[in-house]
Amino acid sequence: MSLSFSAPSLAIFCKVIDNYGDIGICWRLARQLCLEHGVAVTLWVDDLVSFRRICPEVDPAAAQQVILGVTVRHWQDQDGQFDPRDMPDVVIEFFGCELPPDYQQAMAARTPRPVWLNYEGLTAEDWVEGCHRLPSMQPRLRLTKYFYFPGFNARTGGLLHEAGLEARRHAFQHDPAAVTAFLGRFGVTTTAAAGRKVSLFCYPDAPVTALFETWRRSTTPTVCLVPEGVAPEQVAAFLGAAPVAGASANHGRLTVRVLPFLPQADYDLLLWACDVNFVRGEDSWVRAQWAGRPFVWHIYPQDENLHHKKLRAFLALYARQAPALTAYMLGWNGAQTMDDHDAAWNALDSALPAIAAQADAWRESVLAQGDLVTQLLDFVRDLRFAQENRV
Ligand code: TRH
Repeated sequence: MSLSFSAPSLAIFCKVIDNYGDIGICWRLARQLCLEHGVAVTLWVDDLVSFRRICPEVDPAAAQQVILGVTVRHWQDQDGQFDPRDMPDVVIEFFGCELPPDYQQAMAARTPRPVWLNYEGLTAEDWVEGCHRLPSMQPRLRLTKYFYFPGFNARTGGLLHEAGLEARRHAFQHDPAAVTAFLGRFGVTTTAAAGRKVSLFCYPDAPVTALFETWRRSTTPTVCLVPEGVAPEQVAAFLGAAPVAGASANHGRLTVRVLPFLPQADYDLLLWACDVNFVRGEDSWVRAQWAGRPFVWHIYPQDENLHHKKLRAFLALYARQAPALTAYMLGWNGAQTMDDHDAAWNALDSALPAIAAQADAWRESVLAQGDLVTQLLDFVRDLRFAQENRV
């Protein structure tokens, strides 16, 4: 369904706090709104260098550029003069980043006023159900901002999932030549890839060295593919060399190979090509769920171990039938001791076929409510209707 009100236009404001998740999610959201719903999207982003790592088409020196139909503007500071006539129908601020004060004034001066959403982080915790769609009055501006929470059930805003994703994934995973060609781009030959293929994306404090040691001694050969910049110290120690793209080493049953940091679309192919994926943060975690392969999630760390609560909330939903997965993920995240890494991994290894078998059911249950963008536009439409009819 597309927006029914006239001249739909929408701005997303993205402040890159850390890493690639902020821009990774905003870029996905922008593209889907534009390509599937015909929305005229302007993406304001403060860090074009980080953006370029996931999207090589980005020119980090350009104040304004159009990529795949999305207008990308470099958000340089909080200054700037804005005209109410240039304000879009909808404004999304990502993770509560503060919009430039004059932009807020211009929104307040526009008729009708833009719908203003604050797009929040993904968590499986129950409390989001009470906060999703909640209004937050901005009395000074006489504007209302609404919270939009992604989530796993119909009382939340859903997850980003573009049209055709499932068909593309299915076609790729059932086409051995396509998988071989993709891996071949990185020097992973069919022979080298014999054995289990695993992708590794995690924060630096993950017990990567223990994992490598387990795989080195395992009876199953493993090829571990690591995008450049991930766990650099542990990877360098295994390689005995700088962990630059193309570097690789084999010890025992384990081969570790460093890949270039991939464009976002290729990262999906990597997840689809591997038998097991180690992912982190938010966006790669969601993409791993769509990949239909078992995954281990390294959650973004928060003060006072708040992230352990979030991790447990997800595991209670996702891994109820897989105690070995729960135990391994708690250990991987330091939420529980994992003194015997071999035993924890071997238990998970035995459970992998059963975990893989429930991937489709999980995806279907989450998507039963519809994808995030469709739901977000429905919410915008409801708010516009209420605004126009003063409900
Ligand atoms: O980079 P991250 O650690 O981002 C994090 C999280 O989003 C976290 O919730 C947020 O609060 C914090 O940033 C500030 O992990 P994440 O979310 O998986 O985002 C990584 C993005 O990078 C994702 O869009 C996939 C993409 N990516 C590539 O495009 N190529 C690659 O080679 C890799 C490894 C990732």
